[in-house]
Amino acid sequence: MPKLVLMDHDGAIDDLLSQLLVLTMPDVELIGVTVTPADCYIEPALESAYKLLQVMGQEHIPLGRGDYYGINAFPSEWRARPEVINALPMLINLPKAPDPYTYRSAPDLIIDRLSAASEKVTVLMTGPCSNLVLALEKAPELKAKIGEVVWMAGAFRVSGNVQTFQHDGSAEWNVFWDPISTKKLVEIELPLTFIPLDVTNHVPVTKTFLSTLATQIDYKLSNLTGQFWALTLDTIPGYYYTYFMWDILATSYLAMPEQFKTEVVKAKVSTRPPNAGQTFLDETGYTVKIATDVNIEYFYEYILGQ
Ligand code: AGV
Ligand code: CA
Repeated sequence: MPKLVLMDHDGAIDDLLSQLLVLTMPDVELIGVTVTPADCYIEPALESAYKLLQVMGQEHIPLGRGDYYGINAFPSEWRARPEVINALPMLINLPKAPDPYTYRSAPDLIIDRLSAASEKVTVLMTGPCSNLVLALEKAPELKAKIGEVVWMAGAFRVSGNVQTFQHDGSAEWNVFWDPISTKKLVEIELPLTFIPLDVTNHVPVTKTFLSTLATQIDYKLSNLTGQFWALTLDTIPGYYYTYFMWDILATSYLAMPEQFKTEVVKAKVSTRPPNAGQTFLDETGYTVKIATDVNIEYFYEYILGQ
């Protein structure tokens, strides 16, 4: 029996690649995708999501549109990347997505898919958690339908990656975008597994990796993936440490959990400056699981194989 997975992503390069990766997993049935307008503008991101479903012949999978906007916006240059994606040679001529305004609302789609599921569902999130929290506020009983939430978010024993005004750098972006929803999610005490910067810091997008990927471009997905990754190398000051396989690592957790080192801890979330969005260990906090390490070689091999 394949594992039922509901995915919420926020349209960044590694989110879109994560959606592709889930679709290559034989033991996973993707029952819906919702998009959060965080690290993307929603219209082009929904178009990318729809086109990638088509690439895999899976356009029957329903897409939901997030209309809730978090507290701390992502930089516009990051949010615009799906525009470039949609113009790539392999995607530009695919039928356009239906009018974005006709998509179901993301929280409603989450409620629908959880209600209809015949068994427990794994919720994979690679952006902020607002859509899931909105869904569970509307239908709290659906908490029982969730087997595990796997979320790329947080920074527990390492620095964050937010660098902005009124901030001390301790937060990771997916939490910082909506610290209030994160606090709510942690306090619900669902089976929640964080794939935080503590572990994603080990998997940068390197030129060595891209160069290996390029040796297999006769495979359609390797070719497309190489083009996606190349778009992440535009960040000053150095390509090799600014972009990581954040969401790809979280997604891989579905297929290779035994390759991760995890720890059950008590944690809390700050919602105010100067550390809004910081996730920190605290004995008086809430129970969550955090990934702390991964078999790096195995991971890179795995994604090259997929
Ligand atoms: O903090 C990591 C999250 C991941 O879900 N995102 C990117 C991944 O999709 C935000 C982010 C941090 N640094 C970034 C980000 C950068 N340099 N470019 C785009 N997004
Ligand atoms: Ca993301």
